Amino acid sequence: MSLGVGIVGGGFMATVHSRAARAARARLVGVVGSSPDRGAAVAAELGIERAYDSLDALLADPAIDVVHVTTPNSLHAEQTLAALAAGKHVVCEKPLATTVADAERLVHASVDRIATVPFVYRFHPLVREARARVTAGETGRVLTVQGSYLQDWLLSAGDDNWRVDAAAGGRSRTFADIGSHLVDLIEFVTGDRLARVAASTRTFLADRAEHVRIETEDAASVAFETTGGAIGTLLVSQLAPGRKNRLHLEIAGAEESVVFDQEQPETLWVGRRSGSLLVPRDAEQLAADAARLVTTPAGHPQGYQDAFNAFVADSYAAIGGATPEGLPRFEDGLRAVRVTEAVLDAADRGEWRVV
Ligand code: SOE
Repeated sequence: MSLGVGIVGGGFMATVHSRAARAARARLVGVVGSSPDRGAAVAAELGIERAYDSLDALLADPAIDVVHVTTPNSLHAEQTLAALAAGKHVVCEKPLATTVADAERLVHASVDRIATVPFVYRFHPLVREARARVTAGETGRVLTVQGSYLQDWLLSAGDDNWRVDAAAGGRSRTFADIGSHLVDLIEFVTGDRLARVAASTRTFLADRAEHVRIETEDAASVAFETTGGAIGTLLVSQLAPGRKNRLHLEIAGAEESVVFDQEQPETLWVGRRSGSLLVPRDAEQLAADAARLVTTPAGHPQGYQDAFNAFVADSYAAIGGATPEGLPRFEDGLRAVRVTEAVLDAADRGEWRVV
């Protein structure tokens, strides 16, 4: 029997989650929006069976097995705790919570449920290939890591979104929103952990359309050291003209470098002193864990929504009792919140912070 899905929220991410749930053959039972009218409009637009007037009404429906929380960050903790208390499994958007204490609460409350966080870049086949190369020793010991995640959708003072407002999005904006993906990928691919960070943050546009005195960061740069002895840098910005959603990760091992670029996700650059090559997203050329995520033959590009679909499919498989490799769970969400807090504290105090 297919899983019953309830979606909380009605923005861009609700659309992405609903597509992934449908691709996984779940039943889209209901949605709750920011108002009853908005909920009804979202249900009609996304082909969801019904809208509820409140979260309580959605949670009271026994047809719903799993709740997807896609609301502004400051609502995640309360809504997710309510869903868990109602006995539901939960997929909660990142950042899992706006404080470490809340994220810890969610981890504790979810012990006997499947509770996952969409660090979906883990589900690009070539990210898995990079990870398999590190794990198999092909890269050699990881020496340096260089990551950047650049966007331009908040470039102008007229660009507005709840994320710029700390009351809705939390103390961190850009790092929590997209830097968290980078941190997750670095730790996922290398198997190493960030040990300490030093950082600078900037709010270049302090006044935006609906909001005054923006305090959340437009950009952050981070230097880090890992427990395994590697060093690295990160740059994240939502004010990078021409960059739409460019997550770029370069890992240099003692033998081999690997580069994944989410805007060019059909190839993995593999560099050796003797020469470099582009590994194509071709199941026959990839490690088994990467090949299992290939959904279209090479030459038929596979992208963001596919990665999202694979993440949701694996979350649902876990609800069914499977143990899929690399499923990002609430513990991983908590980890990202911890690193985000350390980055902001490091920037505020001008000192290294242990993660
Ligand atoms: C907006 O910055 C956003 O939609 C993020 O919230 C997602 O996590 C990222 O995958 C794409 O960009």
